Amino acid sequence: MKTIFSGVQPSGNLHIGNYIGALSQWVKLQEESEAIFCIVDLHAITVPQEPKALREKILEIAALYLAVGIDPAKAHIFIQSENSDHVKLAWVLNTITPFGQLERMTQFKEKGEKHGENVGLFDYPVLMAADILLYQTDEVPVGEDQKQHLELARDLAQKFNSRFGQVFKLPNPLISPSGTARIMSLSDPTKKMSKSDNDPLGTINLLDSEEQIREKIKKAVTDSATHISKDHGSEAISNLLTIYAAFKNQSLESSLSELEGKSYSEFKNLLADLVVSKLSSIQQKYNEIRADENSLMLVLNDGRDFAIEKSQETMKKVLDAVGLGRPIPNH
Ligand code: ATP
Ligand code: LTN
Repeated sequence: MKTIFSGVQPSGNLHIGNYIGALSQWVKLQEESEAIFCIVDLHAITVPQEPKALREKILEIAALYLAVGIDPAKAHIFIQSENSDHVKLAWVLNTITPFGQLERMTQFKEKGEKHGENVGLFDYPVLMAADILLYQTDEVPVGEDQKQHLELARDLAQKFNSRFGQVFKLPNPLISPSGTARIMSLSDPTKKMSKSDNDPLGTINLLDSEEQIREKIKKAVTDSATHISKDHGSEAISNLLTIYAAFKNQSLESSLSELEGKSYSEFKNLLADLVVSKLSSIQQKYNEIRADENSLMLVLNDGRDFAIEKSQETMKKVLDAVGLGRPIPNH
């Protein structure tokens, strides 16, 4: 069975871009793989976070994983900072990471400009490589924005293996189907929909109220045409159509055939109904999960125990290969 690993930062509100580009793929993948899903809180602090809000967000994300359909009987869910192997391996990988490769990371440049630089932000991709390599991961389901980070994880695995002997499996990115891998902001379709967007109208959050969802869709940027046509040229309309198709669980082509000829306002109403209906069922499950915090803690305990046990196997090999610490008895 393949191992898949992925994570989301508890750095803001989960939105429909995260859902379409990442979480909905995870739900499918848990059926056929050993699935490990992490809440990457150590990554989140690479930009300033308010401590109380961060703690709350960690539980919110864990509950949302379950609410969208991650099943703890099939997948493992844990909090990154509860397994210290991530930090240990990141340190070792730091020592084989070329400075220049981190300087070229677009996320570092973007986030550095926005929030101010720090060494953690610079080192973010190495910690991410450690997350992935610790679990001998085969595939990493992520949106397109993470491709560059995945390349680094592969490069570091290869470099480590050739210098110290075979320890790591080379992970492959699993980018969601084209279009869905990059949902754009509703208010500026040239920008990716993002948790850290300052414009609240650009992003539909999974926990938004019906009123908020309808307002955001109503105000979403379109183009100078008035009706849906097959040659939907603008980025704005194809983004809305992609969201429609994803929530309807059908191809873009089928959605286009269904919607051709409808006015933009008719289309927006249909889209709003669809998004409201899907998100209200996720929200209902979310509220049930939050009302039973003990069960959520048990899921996170199991996930942590599993993660520690599994990562220890890799970590032993790493320490041995590099020559750190004392010889491990019976090893
Ligand atoms: P931030 O703004 O804090 O960077 P984000 O919205 O980009 O947050 P992440 O936590 O970085 O969200 O991403 C979680 C997962 O969702 C990743 O796999 C990422 O590739 C995917 N993802 C994020 N934004 C989008 C988007 N607009 N479209 C499709 N997938 C996305
Ligand atoms: N960098 C990712 C979050 C992340 C991740 C990971 C994703 C951290 N570690 C390991 C996949 C595998 C992001 O910002 N979306």
